[in-house]
Amino acid sequence: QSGWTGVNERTFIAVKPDGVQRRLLGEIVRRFEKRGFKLVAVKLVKASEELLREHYWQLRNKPFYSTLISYMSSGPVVAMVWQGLDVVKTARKMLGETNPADSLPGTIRGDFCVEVGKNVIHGSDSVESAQKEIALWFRQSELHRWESSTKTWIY
Ligand code: RTP
Repeated sequence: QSGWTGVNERTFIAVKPDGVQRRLLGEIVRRFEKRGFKLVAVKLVKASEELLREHYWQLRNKPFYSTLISYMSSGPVVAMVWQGLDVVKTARKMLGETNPADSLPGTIRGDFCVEVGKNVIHGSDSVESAQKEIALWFRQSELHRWESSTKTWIY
């Protein structure tokens, strides 16, 4: 879809079941907000196996695939869409490396986890993946367009 570049670039972020259970949602949302990104969709979902199989289709032949699917369906995840300049790449930097052991302190995985099989958060790895993942996890009507109001709300 055109129009999804520049400041309108979007990425799909999911706080995985371990992140939700460990009450890391607020901290993660805070980091994205403070970095300057805009939340355009969010929901708490118990992902179906069908959805997860589609989401991780490219990993279907990996030895950890079935462990990954059961981990991801072990509890609700928080699915989000964040928008902003270069958000796909910047979000991946904020997340850290896939393996938390390789993630620098200051990144989400580098600050909050140690195991690749419990790495707290997912982020799209390219603009193309982001478009596919957003379409997979959200209906069009769940994606919101909003601007910071120029009116004064707070007196
Ligand atoms: P994600 O999709 O979750 O953001 O992760 P990623 O791109 O950094 O990593 P990817 O290679 O796509 O792997 C997806 C998820 O599978 C789990 N994993 N387990 N060796 C293992 O046991 C192993 N390797 C990967 C992780 O949860 C990883 O995030």
